[in-house]
Amino acid sequence: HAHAGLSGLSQIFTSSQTIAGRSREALVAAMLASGWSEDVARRALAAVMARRAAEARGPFAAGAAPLPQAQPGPDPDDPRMLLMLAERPVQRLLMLRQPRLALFGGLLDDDECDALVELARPRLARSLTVAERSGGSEVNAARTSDGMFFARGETALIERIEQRIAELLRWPVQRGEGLQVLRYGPGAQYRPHFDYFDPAQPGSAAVLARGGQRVATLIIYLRVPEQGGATVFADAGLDVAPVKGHAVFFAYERAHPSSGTLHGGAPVLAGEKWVATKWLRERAVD
Ligand code: PD2
Ligand code: ZN
Repeated sequence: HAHAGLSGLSQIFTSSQTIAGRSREALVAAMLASGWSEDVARRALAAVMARRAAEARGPFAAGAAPLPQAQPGPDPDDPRMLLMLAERPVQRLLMLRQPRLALFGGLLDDDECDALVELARPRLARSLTVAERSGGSEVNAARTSDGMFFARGETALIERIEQRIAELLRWPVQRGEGLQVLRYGPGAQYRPHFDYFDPAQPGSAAVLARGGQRVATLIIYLRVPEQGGATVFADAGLDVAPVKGHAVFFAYERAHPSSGTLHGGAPVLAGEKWVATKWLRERAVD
């Protein structure tokens, strides 16, 4: 049960009297060792304990204690297909539970997409990825796009978009990294990868110390190629076609391949593809 989900954890708690006697710290340590991020592990334990306490109070009280929200993302039990955000309605076009993934329509309007592209264009450079040994940045042949990062709240437009994302995904603005913009020309691609920081790599420590682990990704399509360039979720067997203003969201409750979030950007065959990516972290990131 090293990779048991929340229900699996609940099983462990209810099927063994002794495990509740183990210290919470020992359980957290065991969960960290099997790839859970600390914040998510603590929330999962708290949720299981709250549920047990509710069950102990009797059948009518069971379920009365709401689970704390451990992960960003839309409410999977909300039946609305149109999410009425403060500024605009956003369509929920597709929702997958395992891995947790959603496709949103109309998150940005055409003018917002165009404005982000023009703000980013003069600042593009060949994309860097985190160097696994040092924690610094390096050019990576697996990512042939050009990219840049905005600072959080850098302009009024970016601030507005970040607030919209925070409302949509129910995750504070402060727990988001600055928006990254990527441009893929013909032939450019992003080979399959995970977005979380590999806990086993020494270079991850420095990044993790600042805001904790990444827990979810939102990829917003700003400009769509004439051909190719889908975002491909290999484990889930799902391809997402880029549509201007749409966004694909996915969450990973553990920094582990068992999250099922292996994904990549298929080669652009004609035209240019531009995306903006927002990564969400466990904690506030400066
Ligand atoms: O541009 C994409 O489709 C893509 C694919 C995989 C972007 C990312 N990953 C990313 O920004 O992490
Ligand atoms: Zn990615």
